[in-house]
Amino acid sequence: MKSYAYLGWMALLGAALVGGCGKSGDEASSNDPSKPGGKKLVVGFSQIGSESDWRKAETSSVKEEAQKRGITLKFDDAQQNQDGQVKAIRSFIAQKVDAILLAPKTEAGWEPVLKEAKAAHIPVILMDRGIAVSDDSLYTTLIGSDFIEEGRKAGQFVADALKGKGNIVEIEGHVGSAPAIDRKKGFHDVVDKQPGLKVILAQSGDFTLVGGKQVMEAFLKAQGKNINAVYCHNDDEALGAIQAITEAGLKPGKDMIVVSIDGTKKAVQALVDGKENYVVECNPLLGPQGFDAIQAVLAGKTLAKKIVSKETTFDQTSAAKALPDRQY
Ligand code: GZL
Repeated sequence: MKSYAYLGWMALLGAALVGGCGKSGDEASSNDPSKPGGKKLVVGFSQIGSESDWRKAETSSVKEEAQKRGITLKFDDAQQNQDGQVKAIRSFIAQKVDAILLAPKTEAGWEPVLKEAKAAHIPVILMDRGIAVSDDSLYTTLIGSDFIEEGRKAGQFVADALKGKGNIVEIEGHVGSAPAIDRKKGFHDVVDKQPGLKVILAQSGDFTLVGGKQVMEAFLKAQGKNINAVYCHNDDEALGAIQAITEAGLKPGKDMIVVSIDGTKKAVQALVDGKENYVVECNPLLGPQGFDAIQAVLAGKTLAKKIVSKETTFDQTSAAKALPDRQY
């Protein structure tokens, strides 16, 4: 197995030559997926599943970008099963892929298989979610959002909208996942500082529409009209909660504030319809950054341990203008 520095120099040399034949050097060097001898890069991608519109958009972004760059992508959908992700990574190692993209379902449980990838000299790029490992050399970089900041933004909106006083219910994401842990932390960093605000119920909706609806139905049964705001860790849960609130004869967005994270078309539409009040964007279109990172690390470059996506927020006044541009 050639060292990455060698592969990298050869790729850069190849790119420079191609660049000299009319293709701009930048375009050739940054997008040239070929290796010495013109062999295509082969990348394994272990995806969690397809639990939300956000997740489906992330998968499409990676697949489309691999195609655009002429990279051979070996894709595995683990159907929400971490053991399935571990098996997929072992298979990628056995197939001697050049690099692995991993969207890890939960923070724990990755050390053994990532040690095997490291021993095989295969770089692992984390997509969208972080992991808890004692040795961070087990992965090259994490490309994703600042989930704590996303939670803070949601918390500040709810605190301002309730003027510092009211009962909040929280529909959390996958138990043990980085976004669920950090979006909770960020939200509570803000609301727990205001004595008039109280999170009276919290339960996981597993990042799904069905989960969000079922949890909201239970919250409404338990607390009826005492709920002033609903904080959902993702848009799909919020869309489910909106269904439950409506079926209970209440007006989501009016009888209670509804806030969520992702920035999907459907949630921004709910803002336009007055059924949501605030949506924090979380960018799933990580394919280009993922393959840039792979090609950089194979060229021998050192990457920052975390590459944070730039994101915005939407409310009922900005939603109509933003809706046409939403790509997921
Ligand atoms: C966030 C991502 C989360 C989304 C959900 O980076 O891991 O998982 O917010 C998705 O929609 O299910």
